[in-house]
Amino acid sequence: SAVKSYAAVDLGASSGRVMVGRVGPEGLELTEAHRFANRPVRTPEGLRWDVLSLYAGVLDGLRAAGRVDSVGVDSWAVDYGLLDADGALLGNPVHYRDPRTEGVAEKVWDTLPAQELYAATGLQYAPFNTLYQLVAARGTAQLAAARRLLLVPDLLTHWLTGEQGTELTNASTTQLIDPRTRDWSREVADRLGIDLGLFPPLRRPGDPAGLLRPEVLQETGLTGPVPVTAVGSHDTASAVAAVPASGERFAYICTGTWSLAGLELTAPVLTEESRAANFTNELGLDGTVRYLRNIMGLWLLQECLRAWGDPDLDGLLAQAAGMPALRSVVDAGDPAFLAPGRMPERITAACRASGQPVPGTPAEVTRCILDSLALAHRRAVLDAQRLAGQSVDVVHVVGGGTRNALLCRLTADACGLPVVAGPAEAAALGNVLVQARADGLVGDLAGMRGLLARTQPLTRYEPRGGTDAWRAAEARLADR
Ligand code: LFR
Repeated sequence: SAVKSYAAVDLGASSGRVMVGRVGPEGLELTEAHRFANRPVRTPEGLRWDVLSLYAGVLDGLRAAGRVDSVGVDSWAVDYGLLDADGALLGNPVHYRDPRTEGVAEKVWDTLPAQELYAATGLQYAPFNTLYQLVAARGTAQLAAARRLLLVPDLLTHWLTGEQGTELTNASTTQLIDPRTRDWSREVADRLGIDLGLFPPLRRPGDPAGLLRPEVLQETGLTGPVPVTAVGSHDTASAVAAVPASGERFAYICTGTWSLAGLELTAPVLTEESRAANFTNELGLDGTVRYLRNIMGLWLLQECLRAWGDPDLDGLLAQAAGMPALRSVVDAGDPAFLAPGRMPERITAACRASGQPVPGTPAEVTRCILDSLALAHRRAVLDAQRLAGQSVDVVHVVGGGTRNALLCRLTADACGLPVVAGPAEAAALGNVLVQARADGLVGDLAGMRGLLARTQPLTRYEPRGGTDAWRAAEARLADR
């Protein structure tokens, strides 16, 4: 038959999964082969990714997946592994929430002003951009010994195939890419003394990335040859590719550990206004730009749940749903919430500092978080339209947060627009569809989205009431 199977390796900040997508001319079906925890480890040197355990999870997943026609790998952005002259990994990749980048951006801006950096790269300020991580690592023995830098999905792809490349959508999060030329910004790298020679050549979603090594075939029980295809290796790029939109008048919110909210554009917005609003221009499929803002996302809730000893989430959400809206809100874009630990205390402290009622019970804190996220979604969707001069009439919510009905409902209310929620496994689906496309099974981005809209269960939330209360809450935060 014409049905083919693709394995999507999708690594998130708290879990990894290997999903199998079966794609035919009219069908698309996704099943989970294997899911595993991604537990960062605090070592004496700082917060590190346990990349060996992730690789072991990938191999377990491929074994469980069975016969597949190709494999694609995507993960969170910005982080990387360094290889020495023998090709050996130099230490565990540093976690983007590690504090080593504190205060680094400010020093970089002394050499290369923030305005110039934005005009050249279009990237938001985030302390963890690869550029700042590399400046933070300057002078270390590890960086001195490094001959190669591989972004996390490129590192895993290298271990699977033996080949090296730098996938473009993820490269665009390094802050070393010019979004107009879609190539390295040599000027930025030179001025900051960053050696672009560390990066292997760029490759684009759909490009071949090698074949599974014989040892990998043996260990997973797969029969070769099994090609690996470059996908949108930044998870958010894969997720945006899987937004089941028709037409162009849509905003999207990719929800999970982060909320990434914005628009798909055909050209970057590099204005000073856009920089001040901290919008980023990351690269998407087929020449598109992911014009979006990073919002702390369900990380706020995940960290609270951890602090509370992991109580039953459904019970907590049911209680939160019955509470009055917008009693107190925090700024869910505030980098103050980036580091792990003591999240309930940090949230209540922010409410107190802004003179709002202080949430007490876990259900009250949960409600405060969800109201705050919905409010941040509203601001991002409105700001993106204004800054890009492009308006929308629907908001697509994709990713794990679509399972949180309260969050979707509040987002519709806050935006004053219908929300279409789903698919939850958007990143894996975008990953699968890029592989299917490289195989000639699906057409362009619009074709991929049409297939998703026809095959994936979606839930629609109509906005209730006006947006006055949200506007007022917004003013409350702005006054701080
Ligand atoms: C989401 C994501 C975001 C990126 C953040 C850190 O998983 O990839 O897009 O800003 O993680 O890498």
